[in-house]
Amino acid sequence: MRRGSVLALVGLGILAGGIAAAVAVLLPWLPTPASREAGRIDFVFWFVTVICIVIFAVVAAGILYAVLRFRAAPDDESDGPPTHGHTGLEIAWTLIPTLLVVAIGIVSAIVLAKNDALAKDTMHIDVTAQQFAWSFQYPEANGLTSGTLRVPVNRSILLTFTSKDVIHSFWVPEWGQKQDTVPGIHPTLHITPDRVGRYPVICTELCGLGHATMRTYAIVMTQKAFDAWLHGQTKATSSPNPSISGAAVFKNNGCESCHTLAAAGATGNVGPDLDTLPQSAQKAGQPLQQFVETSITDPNAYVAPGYPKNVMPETFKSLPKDQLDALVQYLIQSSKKG
Ligand code: HEC
Ligand SMILES: [Cu+2]
Repeated sequence: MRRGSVLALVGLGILAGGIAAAVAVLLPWLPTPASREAGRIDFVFWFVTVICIVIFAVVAAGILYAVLRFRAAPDDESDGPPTHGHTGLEIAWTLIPTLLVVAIGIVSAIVLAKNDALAKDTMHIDVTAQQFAWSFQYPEANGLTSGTLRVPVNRSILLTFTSKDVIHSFWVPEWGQKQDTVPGIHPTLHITPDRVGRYPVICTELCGLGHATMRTYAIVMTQKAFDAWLHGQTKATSSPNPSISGAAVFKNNGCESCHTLAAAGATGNVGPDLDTLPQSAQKAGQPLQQFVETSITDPNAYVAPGYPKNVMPETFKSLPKDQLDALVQYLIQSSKKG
């Protein structure tokens, strides 16, 4: 190749690489990571992307150069000269990709091993998914249950998942990982949050009518704020039962995704409006309390006219008795007011 052509090739390569790199780096493709694991995953992602950009630039420049430099004249129908391969080139285009793929493999393996490595003081949290709500239990705090996932910053956390009904999937975009929750098995996910803040928890597996509303928040707090929260919560739950709030049971079980209830600020419209429960009980010909309780524990025993059967989940019959009672009382009080 002549010197001028080589310079042109290099110039084209730099131009194509510059454009591709600008598109890759200047647009915000990914959320800013908020966990150590997500930071490492982002590193692998960019490692692979940069390799791709360089290869793409070299190939694109080669093609452009060939198109411009070796274009046939409009009336030239003759064959080109025969070629017999180029041993040096073939070794190069076999060896370089092999090295790059091996490098990607090694970097990925290191990141996977680091991401799965639990610290000695790992905190365990049990995550329960059900249509259409998340709940989080803290076994180290006497099984304290919360509807939002609160965790201390810079602490190794192991989430263990249980699904009560169908397949859901746990996703906090800023933590960079997703985990399916599958009935019958208990998958885990290791996270070390490293940025204080409030991030969305999203169900990312279509799981039924209320799927789009199956969301809550992950709140990453300083260790001090977390300890204070834990302290406040355990005090509240260890005092005798008036502290079980029907409003919390309503919220933690995803009722609001399907029902309207003014007192809870709920506006779902998959199921009947729960502000008119007394009238509905009358229509069903049942005493109010019994009507509300069986509607929750055995939804198909009586199906509200105009609404589908088998849509309201049957899993609420497993609610602990004190929670169920609080919920029923809460609904009766709220609907009588409304
Ligand atoms: C996936 C949507 C969905 C969720 C989640 C859901 N429900 Fe329902 N619910 C329905 C539908 C649909 C009906 C009407 C059909 C029926 O009666 O089974 C209904 C009926 C009811 C009724 C009877 C109302 C009437 O007027 O007949 C009550 C009470 C009720 N739900 C309470 C609850 C409570 C409490 C929760 C949370 C623990 C809840 N529901 C969660 C969909 C849902
Ligand atoms: Cu779901």
